[in-house]
Amino acid sequence: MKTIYLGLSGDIIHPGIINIIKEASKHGEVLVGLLTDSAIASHKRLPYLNWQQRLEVVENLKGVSKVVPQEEWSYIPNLKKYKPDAIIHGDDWNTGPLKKEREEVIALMNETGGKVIEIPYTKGVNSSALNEAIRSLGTTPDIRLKTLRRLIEFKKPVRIMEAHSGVSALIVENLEIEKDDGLHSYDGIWSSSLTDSTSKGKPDIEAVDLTTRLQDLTNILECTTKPIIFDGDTGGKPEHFVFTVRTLERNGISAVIIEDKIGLKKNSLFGTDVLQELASIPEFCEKLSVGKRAQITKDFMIIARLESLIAGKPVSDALERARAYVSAGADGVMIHSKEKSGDDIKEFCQEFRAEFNEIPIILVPTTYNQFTEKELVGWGATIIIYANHMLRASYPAMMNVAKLILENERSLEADKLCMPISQILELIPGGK
Ligand code: SPV
Ligand code: MG
Repeated sequence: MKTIYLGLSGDIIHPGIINIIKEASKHGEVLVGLLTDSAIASHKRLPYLNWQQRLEVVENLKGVSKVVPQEEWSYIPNLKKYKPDAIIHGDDWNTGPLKKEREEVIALMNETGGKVIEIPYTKGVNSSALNEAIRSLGTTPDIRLKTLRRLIEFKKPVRIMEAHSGVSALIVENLEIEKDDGLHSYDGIWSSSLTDSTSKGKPDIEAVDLTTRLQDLTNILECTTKPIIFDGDTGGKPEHFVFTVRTLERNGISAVIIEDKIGLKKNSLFGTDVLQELASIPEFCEKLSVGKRAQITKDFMIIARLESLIAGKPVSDALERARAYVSAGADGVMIHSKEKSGDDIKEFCQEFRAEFNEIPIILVPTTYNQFTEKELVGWGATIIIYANHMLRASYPAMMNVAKLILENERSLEADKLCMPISQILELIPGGK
């Protein structure tokens, strides 16, 4: 009996999949290479079901003889390992992003004397379209909350973008670009104290209370499905932090980041004239542990933000604090700096990674933005947050249009800087 290899994600089983299994089984025993969560996450959105759950479904499909993990997006490593007599694929890979993969597979199968079976792609139904449909139905707080931990496990880096309104969050939710190594998109949303307060015309001094922060966050929650990391400022008093944790969890927020500053909170990227005071280590550890004890789900994350470098202290101070905060229960550490060279952040990351292999490191490369995501991952970063770019982009755009209208005493000249009315009416589905 011949072996026919079929690579599958198997997250959503639709008639196209049943058809290709049927076709494959006409040629021999069907060996399914079931893509692992990290193989899928490297190229597109995390699957809804994890690998074990997908395995249970796929191995029970009629016509499937055996299921093995496919650890890479590429078929090549598994084709070399299992040496099937043939591989089967829909003819959708003749063009588009899978074309290169097809050429490599054909070359390898030619070398090994195997066959490549191509069948007409089942039109009208595919996982991307179904994914889209499911996404439009929304999510539940529970699923959204858990997604961050899954992303951390399977994807490096987890790429987070700031949003401060429904419309900015929709960009973060929906934007996808095609690159050589697959689809690139944002994995989640940063609810920033800076951009939230700025969008309300207020300074970033912890002046916007949690209830008000949550009002805007609700708009974001209502139109998105991606996980959200909440900027919790200092977390307030431990007694208050308990409520914050529970409220965030109830709303399906995945993580809160609190910083170890005390006194009137100022934005960390402010000039160097005022150096902020830091909390004592035991004091901040206490807040972290109180928060960890208060949480109800096991998946919610409390991340300790180290402000040592912002407060003019050396990397060794940040490391000492990081060790203590991890012992107190922090699920990750965020290290912040306004140093342009990135040397201090790199040193911290490397030293911390040497001691803690698994604890997530969160970076916010606003000032040291010359480094690519890959480079930051090389230092040990787990999550990268673009903390304020949507708001910083929108303000000059609005200012330019407002100026043009003032100058010309009409809006004709400003029109080229604005999206057409027809487009804005169609921007939000269901508006027509
Ligand atoms: C925020 O986005 O509000 C932050 C990150 O706290 S930073 O502004 O860089 O301090
Ligand atoms: Mg902030």
